[in-house]
Amino acid sequence: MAYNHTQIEEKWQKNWMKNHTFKTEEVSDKPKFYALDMFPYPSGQGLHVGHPKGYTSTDVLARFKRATGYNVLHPMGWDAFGLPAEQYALDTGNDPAEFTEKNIQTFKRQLNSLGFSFDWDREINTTDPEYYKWTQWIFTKLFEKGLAYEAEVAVNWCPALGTVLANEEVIDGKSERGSHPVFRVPMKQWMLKITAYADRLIDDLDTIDWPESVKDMQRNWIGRSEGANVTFKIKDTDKEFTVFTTRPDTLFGSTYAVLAPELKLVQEITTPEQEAEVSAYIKEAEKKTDLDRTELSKEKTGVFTGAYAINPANGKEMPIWIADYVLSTYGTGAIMAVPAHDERDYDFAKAFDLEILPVLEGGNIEEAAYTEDGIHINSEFLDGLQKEEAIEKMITWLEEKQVGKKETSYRLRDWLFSRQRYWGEPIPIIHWEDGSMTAVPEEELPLVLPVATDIKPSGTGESPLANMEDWINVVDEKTGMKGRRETNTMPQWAGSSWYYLRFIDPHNQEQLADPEKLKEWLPVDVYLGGAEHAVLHLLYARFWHKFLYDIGVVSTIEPFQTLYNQGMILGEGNEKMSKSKGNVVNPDDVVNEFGADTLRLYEMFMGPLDASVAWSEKGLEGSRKFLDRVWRLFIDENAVLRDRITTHNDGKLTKVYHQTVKKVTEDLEHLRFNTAISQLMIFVNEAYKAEALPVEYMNGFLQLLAPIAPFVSEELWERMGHTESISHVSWPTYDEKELVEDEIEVIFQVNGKLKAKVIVPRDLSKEELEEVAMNHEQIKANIEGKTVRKVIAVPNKLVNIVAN
Ligand code: ANZ
Repeated sequence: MAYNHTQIEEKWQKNWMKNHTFKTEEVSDKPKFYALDMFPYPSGQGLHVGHPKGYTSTDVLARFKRATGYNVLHPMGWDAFGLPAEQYALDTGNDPAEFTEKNIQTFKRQLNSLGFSFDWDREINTTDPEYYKWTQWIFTKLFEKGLAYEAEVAVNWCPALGTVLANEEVIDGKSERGSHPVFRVPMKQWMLKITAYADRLIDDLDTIDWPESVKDMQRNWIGRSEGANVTFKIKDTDKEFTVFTTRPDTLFGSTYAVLAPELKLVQEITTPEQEAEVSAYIKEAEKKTDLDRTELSKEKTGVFTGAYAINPANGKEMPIWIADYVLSTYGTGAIMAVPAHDERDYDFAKAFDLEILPVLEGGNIEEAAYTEDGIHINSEFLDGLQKEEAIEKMITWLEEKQVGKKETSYRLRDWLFSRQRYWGEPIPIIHWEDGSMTAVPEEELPLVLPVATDIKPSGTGESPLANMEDWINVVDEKTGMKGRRETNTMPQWAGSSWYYLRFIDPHNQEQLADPEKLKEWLPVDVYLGGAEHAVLHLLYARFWHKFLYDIGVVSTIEPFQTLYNQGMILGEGNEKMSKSKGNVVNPDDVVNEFGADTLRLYEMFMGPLDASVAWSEKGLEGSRKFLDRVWRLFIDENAVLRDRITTHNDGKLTKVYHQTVKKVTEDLEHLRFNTAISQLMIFVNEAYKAEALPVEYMNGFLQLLAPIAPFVSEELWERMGHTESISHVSWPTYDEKELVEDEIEVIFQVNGKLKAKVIVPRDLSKEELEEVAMNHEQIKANIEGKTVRKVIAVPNKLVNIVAN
């Protein structure tokens, strides 16, 4: 008999909603636990079966934590600004706000159908003026502190999307969304000085419990390199240039210098004979992306400028070249080439027949650059030293001679923060006619996004807001001065950079959140989401959090203490689910046919949380079968509680019950859902074999199952005679004493050779064990006719009989 999932699930959804069953306690003396999901972008497609994998995991954890005595904050909201809604609106002539609202309703219905225990009283929406008031407020604080500034920068301009994009949003020269081509053009843009936090963003990674892979991605993205800047004079001029190097110890081996083609200095120093060749090369270089230019295997190209630099270490002349393997965007845009010990310099020197001078012992420079450590040679005062010592000594020398200094370079660039789009938070800045600029004062926030009928990007790089004269023009009431509002909007990353703070105090009218509440709830204890956010959202949110720490808003240095990445759910054939492949599974269909409990159980049973696993209809059916089996364990053919469920405990299920409580408790704590479920299955198998089902164990079992399959557990719990929600009873406990195995396998040997493996009662004495061995058929046969010389018995392990 199968249970009626639709009826049961609807019943409990209504009941939980009506009773605010999962409301976070405002005042509580319980310890806190903040379990957070990466909130969704409410797309037009509705929920995907990939969403519930992460959301169920956090939900199981939240339910488990509530039952184990925590006051749990488990909220949900909507990351609803951004390109897709706007693109959809453009394509269909709809208002993005209406479209977004409709999508949110669908998402919410779907999330509720899956039984997630969110505290909906804390729902937030990044497009709600009550919310983005504070996104704008944070921006004005960044502006006041000089961390938000306007700059003319080479931006990633995407004509197809009609906007510029952040470096993080460009992948292999294409937009992250839609894969449209992206070009580098200069434009005036808002930047956020994330580089001011580079060191802290790296160093504080050591204080959080995140997957090493994510930490490494952040470290690499920030790309901190320690080294030195060295200044080179240009022969016969008063000009000079500075290079960044991680290997100042190799200065004696630097035989030529290379400038990035775009450096202004190139034009100033190029000799008339070289001019034509140099300008042709510069034109070519402009067309390439940084990625193409730094490809190691790529053939080296470059042009001699005709000018020479002087090596400050030995006074030698070094020809100055331009080459596209040197980037204008890293270090100083110029390098000292050390072909003997750097691969790219080596290839370049070989290609253009430049001098290769070894300054480290080892390797064979006839064949390749020697990039290992070694004793310095040809380097005067560095001769005989190893790398680390030599670097230090050279830096001291450079600083003494005032031709260089210790320096750290970062790959991280400031965060390009403006978008020329409609559907985002307006940047709260006014440009006055006298050329000054002010932030919109706090009492005038939120600066509401005006309702627009035409949201087409202008194509000139200006936002659609630029067409809204009424909104743009402002007059200062006191001075009568005229001004224009900033027309750019914020990127989608803005609202998601601090939303976890607003969940803590979502209705606060005076402040972003009450400092006392922030203190109570931060940091987020467990944060769960996809690995694709490793360097975008997770880096931006850490940056804003540190800034808010600096201005006294939050009191922890990091926002998310423990991070988990859930694996993907792939199509049945093991490929990505996509509309074009027609292999997308809709959670609504699964809920209708099998029930939400089945979907939850199935997704938690698929494999470890971080593994990517293919969807399987068979697996789904198997999960449903298990729940039907659970149902039948409690409910008989007449739809009433089985009379095998009794207050009488014959002890037959005692051990497996205690084992199950222990295993499930430990596994849920560490998000090992699949193994917890296996143990629940073991219990059910044992229970089917038992004559008596003690009430105590059956109640406990339902509690263990409830975080994973909450609807059916709540229903059976009620049928067991309880009136209080299963979510509000404390977690079952186990007794270590009951766990001890009472039997154990030992081995019997004759003359050291294995003759039998036998199950015996645990902790038999030497004598008892010896007696069992001597009476064992196998042993008796083996020692027949022989004289027993010695018997060695080791309790719980073995008996060895020496006989001849
Ligand atoms: C001399 C040298 C000798 C270097 C040697 C390396 C090895 P990371 O570690 O990635 O920070 N470099 C500096 N600025 C550059 C630019 N704008 N474009 C391309 N290359 C640049 O790399 C630092 C090293 O990369 C620097 O140290 C410099 O080459 C090169 F045996 O200087 B080195």
